[in-house]
Amino acid sequence: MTGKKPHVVVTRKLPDSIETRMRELFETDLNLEDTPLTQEELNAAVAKADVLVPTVSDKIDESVIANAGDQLKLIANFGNGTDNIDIAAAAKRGITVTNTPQVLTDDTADMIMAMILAVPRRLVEGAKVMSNPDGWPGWSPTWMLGRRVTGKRLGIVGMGRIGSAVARRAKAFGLSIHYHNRERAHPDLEQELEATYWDSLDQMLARVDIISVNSPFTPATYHLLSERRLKLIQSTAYIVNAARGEIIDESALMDCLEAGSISGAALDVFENEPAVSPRMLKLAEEGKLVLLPHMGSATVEGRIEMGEKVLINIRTFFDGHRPPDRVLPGRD
Ligand code: 8YV
Repeated sequence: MTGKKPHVVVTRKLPDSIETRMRELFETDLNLEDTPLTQEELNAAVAKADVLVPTVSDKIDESVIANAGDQLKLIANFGNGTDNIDIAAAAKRGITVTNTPQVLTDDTADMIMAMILAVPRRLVEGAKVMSNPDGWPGWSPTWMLGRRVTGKRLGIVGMGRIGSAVARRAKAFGLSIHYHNRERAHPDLEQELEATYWDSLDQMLARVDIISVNSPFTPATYHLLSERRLKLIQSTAYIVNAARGEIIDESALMDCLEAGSISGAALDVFENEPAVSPRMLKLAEEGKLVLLPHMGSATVEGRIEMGEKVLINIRTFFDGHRPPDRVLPGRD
C-alpha cells in the first residue's frame, strides 16, 4: 500500500482489536456508540469514504449507491449475506463488494442445531417455568412433553456451507438428512451425510418433520416458503429459520402456527428486523414459537474473525490484488 491511507467508514461498533487494527492501517471513522446509521447518514458516508464497512443493519440500496462519490471503491461488508447491498448497482459504478464467508459457518450451524432441538423439546417454555419461583409444581410423567428428535427427517432448504454444517450436526443427533438445492450436492457430500436430494421443494416439504431454511436471500428466494408451500407442510412438523426473514412469508407462517397446521417454529431472523409483530409475541407466549434476536453467528471468536476478513479484504484490494471474498452480481 503506497501513498495516502484509504478512508474507511465503519457503520457499527466492531470488536476492539479490529477497530484498533483498522485505525493503524487506515484513516478510519468508527461508530463507537453503535447507533445504526439513518439512510441520510449512509448517504453522507458513501459521499466521503473510499471504503464503506456496513453490516446487515445497513440498507445499501440503489439510491445510496447513487450518492457515492467517485472515490468509493470498495464496500467491505461485515457479514456473510450481502442482501443488504445492491451488488448490481455497485458493480455498475465500478465498486467492488466483499463479504465474510466461512468464519461464521460453525457458529451459525450450532445455533440452528440448538433451535432444531429447542422447538420440539420445549426448551424455552421449560426455562420460562423455572424463571418464576412458584412456576414448577414438580415432576409429572405427563407434563411438558415434547416430541422426539432422533429418527425424524430433517429437510434442509439450501445445502451450501451452513446447510451442510447443519446436516453434519443433525446426522449425529440421529436425524435423516433430506435437502433441496438449486444444484444437487457433490456425491461425496451426499454419501457422507447419507442425504436424500429432492428436486421438488414441494415434495420435500410435504414429507419432512423439521425444516431448516439455509439459503441466501436473493430475488429468487423471496417468500420461497410461500403461503401455498407452507400449506404442504405436515401438521406435526417444525420450521427453523436463521437465514433471512424474507425467505418465509412470515404472515402466512403465523397463520399456520395459529391454525395448528404447523406445530412450531424457531426464528432468528425476521422480515422487518428489528420489528417483531404482536402475533409473534403471542405465539411465543403460547410456546409455539421461539424468537431469537438475529444471533446465529454471535460469538466473540466469530466476530473477531469476521473483522479480520474485512481487514484482509480492504488491505488486499488496496495492495492492487483481487480481495479473497469478492462478491459478484447475479447470484440469483
Ligand atoms: C451477521 C448474518 O451477524 O453474516 C450474516 O449474513 O446473517 C449474521 O450472522 C450479520 O450479517 C452481520 O452483518
